[in-house]
Amino acid sequence: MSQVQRDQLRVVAEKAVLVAVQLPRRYFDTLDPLGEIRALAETAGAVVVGELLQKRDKPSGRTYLGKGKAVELAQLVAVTGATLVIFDNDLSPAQIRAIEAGTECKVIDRSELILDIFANRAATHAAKLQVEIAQLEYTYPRLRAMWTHLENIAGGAPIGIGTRGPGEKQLEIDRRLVQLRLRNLKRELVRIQQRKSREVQKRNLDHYTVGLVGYTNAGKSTLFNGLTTGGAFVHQKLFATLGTRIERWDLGGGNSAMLSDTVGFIRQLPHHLVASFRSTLEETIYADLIIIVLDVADPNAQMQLETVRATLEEIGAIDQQRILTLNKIDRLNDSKMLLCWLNQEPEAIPLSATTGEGLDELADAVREHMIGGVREVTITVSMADSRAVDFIEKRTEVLDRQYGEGTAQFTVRIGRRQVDQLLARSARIRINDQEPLDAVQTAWGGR
Ligand SMILES: Nc1nc2c(ncn2[C@@H]2O[C@H](COP(=O)(O)OP(=O)(O)OP(=O)(O)O)[C@@H](O)[C@H]2O)c(=O)[nH]1
Ligand SMILES: [Mg+2]
Repeated sequence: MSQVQRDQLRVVAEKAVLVAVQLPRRYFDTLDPLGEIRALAETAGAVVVGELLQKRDKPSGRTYLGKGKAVELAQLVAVTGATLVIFDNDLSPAQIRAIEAGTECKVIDRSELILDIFANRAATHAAKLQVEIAQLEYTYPRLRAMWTHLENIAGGAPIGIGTRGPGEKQLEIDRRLVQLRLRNLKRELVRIQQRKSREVQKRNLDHYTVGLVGYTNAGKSTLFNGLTTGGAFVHQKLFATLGTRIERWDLGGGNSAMLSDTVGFIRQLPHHLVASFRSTLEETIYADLIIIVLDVADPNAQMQLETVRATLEEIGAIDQQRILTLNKIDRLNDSKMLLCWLNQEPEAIPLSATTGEGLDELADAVREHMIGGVREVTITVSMADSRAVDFIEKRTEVLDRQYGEGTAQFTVRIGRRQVDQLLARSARIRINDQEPLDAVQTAWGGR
């Protein structure tokens, strides 16, 4: 029997056979059920040499596939000379073991594939730490199965991993090394996260922050580059972006926001990965406003939107205002599609990040959210209060100025949020000849 090694789960340049089992309540693209796993496999660098699909009511316990299909898979692996089988479904260690034994080929599941992509893409120290933690946590319970498995098939013979003697003792040593490494990585990550949290909090105090989110490949980085001075990496592959990038976005009318671009979401994102990417997503969780970027030219747009909304819930980004953008409208050849989307999501803003269509509308909508409802009020300030005077002159629309004894009274058009910003600079102003908070209550209602 050929040797199967699960010590090395890198996917680059492997000849891969893709397998998906369609279960009744699981999402599948009806036109191209293997489309997403194929894109993921290619992103990871694999060369797809065969594909296999099965519809089942439930997975068959031992090999996930039915018996007949398992045989078919083994034949497909032999005929194509594949070196790797990639399952779109998540498999238990025992199932991986059974399928590897049947096919004599290395098998990885969807989560392991995604982890491999993340491992290759991670560029920052924090991202690398997060990926390694997720890999150790996901792979670690599988390692044990792998060793037992190898011991079984190799009969303890000195081949491959067997040469290191995967006996109980070795197993115990490895287990302890993994635990130790995990503890150290986590400690380091906590340190990075604390520093990051302080940065995020400070930025939120100083600026209005906007987070771009969306399914992987939706066009977030392209939009980010179109709205700011750019610099984000754009690629047609999945998970081009893994860290978070922040730039100033000039919204016009003297207003600007800090815009962040971050990692894309995907359905069934491995649980450990979501947990360890929390700090990367922190920019989004605490943004004042979230822009969801949806690729409406993708046939799976509906599922992608649902995934994004569910992931936002999962990471706790629930309180902020949101804007939905319908991206890539330049790729729609049927205008009915767009009408259909607008019917379903009347508030959404159609745009094309590549042609720039719709970007001004988006900036207007963000500005509207940012400054809150605009009202005409009078503001009285001491002339000595240069911070307040400066803010009013530069950031609001001044309609009239009256000067008294050491005071100035401005008639301005100002947004609700701008009032907060003004109050943060100076507590000694009066609005409409009232205490500011009372005036806000009267003019805007609410708090
Ligand atoms: N035709 C068209 N293509 C677009 C548009 N926006 C983005 N793209 C393309 O879509 C692909 C993905 O774009 P990215 O900006 O990297 O997508 P992303 O959402 O940042 O992806 P990840 O970082 O991988 O999550 C690239 O090939 C872009 O050129 C658009 O409005 N129209
Ligand atoms: Mg990106």
